[in-house]
Amino acid sequence: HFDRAYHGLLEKILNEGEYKDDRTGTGTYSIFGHQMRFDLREGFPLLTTKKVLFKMLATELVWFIRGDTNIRFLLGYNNNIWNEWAFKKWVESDEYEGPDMTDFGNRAQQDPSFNTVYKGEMESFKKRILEDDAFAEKYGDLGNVYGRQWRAWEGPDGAFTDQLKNVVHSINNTPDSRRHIVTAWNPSEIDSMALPPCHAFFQFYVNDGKLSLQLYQRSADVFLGVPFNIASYALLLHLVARECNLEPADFVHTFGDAHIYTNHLDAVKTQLSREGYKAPEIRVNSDKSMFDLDYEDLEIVDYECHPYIKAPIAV
Ligand code: DHF
Ligand code: TMP
Repeated sequence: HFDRAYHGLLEKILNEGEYKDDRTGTGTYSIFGHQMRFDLREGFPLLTTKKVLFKMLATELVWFIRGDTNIRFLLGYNNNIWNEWAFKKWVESDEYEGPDMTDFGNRAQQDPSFNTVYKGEMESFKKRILEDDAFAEKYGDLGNVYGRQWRAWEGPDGAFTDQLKNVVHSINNTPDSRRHIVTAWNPSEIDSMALPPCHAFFQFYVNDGKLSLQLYQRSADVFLGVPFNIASYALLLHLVARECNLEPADFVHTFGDAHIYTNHLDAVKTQLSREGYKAPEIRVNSDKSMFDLDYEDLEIVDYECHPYIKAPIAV
């Protein structure tokens, strides 16, 4: 079952993971190299041993598919998952004149009075992104992240490559091809990204009317990020299969550095003590092309899950 594959990864890291310091200063337990396989014919892999917020990952995927890189779209859905990385660019800019926000991610967790100030600054930042067009254009944008690379990879000659449209085209026209690739890892643009792509590279595979997708994820926050990443790529596989009149089959999830942050250990133990429910199903209530879909066209049905488990995100 889907939860079991995920719990297996959590347990493997708890058992075999080695302590490793990391960029965020939080500290992790980490392994290098792992693979999971989800057969979508058995249901949709939205984990059931904690509540995973489908709206958040679905609006994020729609945002990628639109080629958007500005958090304003996400904020319009009250989706806050990328705020910290846009906020960081703002508070590190010359124009920011508010209270010192250095290392806000760690300090907000350690210092309650700082946390109050930080929350206030973040609220006014969000409000300004939604209300002030010029500000949003400048500080809501995360740089050349996923949406940009998927839909408008800029070549040395200034021409743009729409990798997502191209891959749909190649799946339709040369299904046996071994070149159905989309890569977000654009070495010459890494410096212009708020965060270098974590889910960096994926490939489709067609056989016997079935479509599979394999993702290479270079870095994986297994408690907070991975439940989103699994569901997001499963949804992408559904949408591309629908676009190409194929049956969605396996989502293969391959990892580089798979880690559990030290401040997620209690949350992980809570989750591991739970038994999974039957997987839900995904529905697309529209005839539109995947390139024109809205979040409102997507629906998750029969999602029975355990309660939400809150955990801090490492910035
Ligand atoms: N940094 C780190 N350290 N881990 C990540 O998973 C991560 N993911 C990013 C950007 N940077 C990251 C983009 N995706 C959440 C989930 C995915 C995500 C960013 C954030 C998250 O915080 N999820 C929480 C709360 C969601 C909510 O309330 O909106 C969760 O419990 O799932
Ligand atoms: P890094 O760039 O230093 O590897 O930090 C990125 C962190 O974010 C790392 O913990 C992995 C995590 N992450 C995910 O797990 N999934 C995601 O989709 C994203 C964007 C980040």
